[in-house]
Amino acid sequence: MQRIIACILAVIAWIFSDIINPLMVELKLPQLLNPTAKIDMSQFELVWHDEFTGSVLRPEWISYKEDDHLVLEDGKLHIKTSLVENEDGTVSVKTGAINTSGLDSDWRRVKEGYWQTYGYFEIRCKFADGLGIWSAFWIYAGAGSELDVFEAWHAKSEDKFKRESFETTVHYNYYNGNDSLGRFHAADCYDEFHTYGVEWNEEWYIFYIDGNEFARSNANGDGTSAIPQYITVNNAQGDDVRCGKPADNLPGHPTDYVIDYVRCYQYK
Ligand SMILES: [Ca+2]
Repeated sequence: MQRIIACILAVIAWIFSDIINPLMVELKLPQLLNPTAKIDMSQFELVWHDEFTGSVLRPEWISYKEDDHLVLEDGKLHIKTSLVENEDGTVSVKTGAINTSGLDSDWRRVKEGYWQTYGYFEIRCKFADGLGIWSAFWIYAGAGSELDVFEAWHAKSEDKFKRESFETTVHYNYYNGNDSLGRFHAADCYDEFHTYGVEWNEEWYIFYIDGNEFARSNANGDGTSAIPQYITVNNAQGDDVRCGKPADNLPGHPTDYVIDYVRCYQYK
């Protein structure tokens, strides 16, 4: 009898799933940007930056994926992507990634790098526009917190609002805590340059687009990190659920993550 009831319930759930699923999607629609405050840049001084105008990256950067997918051109860093067909027929993405950790993949210190506690961290960029990858800008320490200023993994979504959006998250307390601040609307984030930044002080992480606050977090009351963190700028290979299979984008993978600058400011 219990098995019959379970079957009946399963059929009812299946019948109503077409109704329920859109409602669930509805709840996840991006929060429209609603600037509440403009950042006050007079409280900061520029302490570290890369404008990507030279022929080489600043020495504090470490390239930890494909070196030849990092191209400096027209005063900008282009993080390229390409597709590789594996022997089993699947397709992988090759792309570039840089951070200022000074650490190699085994967390051995190989150079000084650049780490900072508190201040304001900003990138001016436009996201890579392609299935199977997502562009990101994040501030990280291994311990402490991970501040995901943006992760943009909806490039090829057929949902217009989903496509024109990015997600912002604070991970804290060794990933035991997460504050998912939401998905935020930026209509032309794949086509036009915008600035994206996080201000980090003893009380708050405050997130800005083009200097306008769009979210803030105090790690659900846990407080902000007080230890130095480094900067990461990368494309990540996605998964089927979040940003599609790279193979779906064949032929061609014409997509760059283009960065005009990365700037770090400290409170005066
Ligand atoms: Ca530049």
